[in-house]
Amino acid sequence: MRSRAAVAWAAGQPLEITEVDVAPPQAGEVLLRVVATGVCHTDAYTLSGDDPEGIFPAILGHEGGAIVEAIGPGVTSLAVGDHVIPLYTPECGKCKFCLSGKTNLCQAIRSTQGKGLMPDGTSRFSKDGKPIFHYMGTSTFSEYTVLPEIAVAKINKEAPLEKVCLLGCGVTTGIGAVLNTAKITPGSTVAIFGLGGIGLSAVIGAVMGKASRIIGVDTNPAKFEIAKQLGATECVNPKDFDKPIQQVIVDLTDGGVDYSFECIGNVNVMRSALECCHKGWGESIIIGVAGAGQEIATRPFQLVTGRVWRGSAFGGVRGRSELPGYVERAQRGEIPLDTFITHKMGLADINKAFDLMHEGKSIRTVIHY
Ligand code: NAD
Ligand code: AHE
Ligand code: ZN
Ligand code: ZN
Repeated sequence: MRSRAAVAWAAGQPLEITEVDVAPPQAGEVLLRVVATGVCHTDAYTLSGDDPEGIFPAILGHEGGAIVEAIGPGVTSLAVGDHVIPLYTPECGKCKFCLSGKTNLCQAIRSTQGKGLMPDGTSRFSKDGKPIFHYMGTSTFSEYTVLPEIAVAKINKEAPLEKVCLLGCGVTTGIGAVLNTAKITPGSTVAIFGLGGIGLSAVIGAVMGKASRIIGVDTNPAKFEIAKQLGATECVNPKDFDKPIQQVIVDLTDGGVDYSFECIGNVNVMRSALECCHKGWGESIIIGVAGAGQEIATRPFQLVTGRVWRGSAFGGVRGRSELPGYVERAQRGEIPLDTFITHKMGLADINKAFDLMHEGKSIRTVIHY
């Protein structure tokens, strides 16, 4: 079938809105009609050419809300008409990782997914007979996309897909990093570096976890109002100080915070986020994704003296079993998705969504098909 899509032909170039061919779902796969998709900084990161796994031409997008249009042979857990969220972190329930009970990082299809291919090693997308790669196993910048059954979370049909699409990445990632990865305890002090879609969601997670102080950090003060509206108790701009931001936070908090979260993808900020943690017990969670060749550094003494460095992908959330619960929480008003949607537009304007993100003017743009 034909599908409208935004194709990334090469790194650093605007997406082209065009029609592509989508092959039918094979065994264990489903065809989805994407109703809406958010645009996450990770899409921009890969488009920039910084992603070591970046591969072109590709159809980006991984924050979708969709409806099952067709099912391939052997699919049993999904039916035509189901409302779903595509998962870039699948949940097969059978691999060593799923069975460990220690991680959400199902590896059943990770190697083909990282190569832009379906589990059988081929692509369902093409144009003029030439294959186009999938992206993060989701490719939600195409109106029709094909996913493995294990990478699809069935959700409540009453939930608005044009809002809960944000639970497909950003909002779940931020909340989950605080509640699942850090598991903050009530009364904790928290610093959140980067107040975009991920950092603001971490603010929500910190409020849910009953943090006593939530310090937002951003170089763009335009983000502070919304951060405070969501529950940040104070916000600081590193540009306003002539000492390192980790020292500012250590001074503000009698020795450092209990937990910090890096939601930018900047390895220098990752260091600041670790070093603003309290000696003896402070934990810093890396959420931001850094470019090829980038490495983190600190004095080992920072760890010897009790600070902990961790990372979090998709907020540690197991998509098929846990994401429907996040949708229910949003439906009950516990997760204010509307606050994140600063812009809405059609697929034809998707490059504008990237511009708004780079200009620091949007939190999330939702693309409607
Ligand atoms: P965003 O662009 O919406 O937000 C980034 C924020 O960081 C902006 O408000 C910006 O002003 C701020 N910032 C930039 N440089 C800064 C600096 N030096 N100091 C302080 N603030 C600074 O991006 P987003 O969509 O929220 O994504 C944030 C990061 O999280 C990206 O790296 C993205 O790739 C990553 N991410 C990771 C996961 C995961 O599962 N680990 C999931 C989603 C996104
Ligand atoms: N391809 C990148 C990795 C990017 C990355 O870490 N992605 C996160 C999700 S970001 C969503 O916005 C993730 O889930 N990572 C776990 C995984 O298996 O990719 C690189 O650096 O190679
Ligand atoms: Zn994302
Ligand atoms: Zn698995």
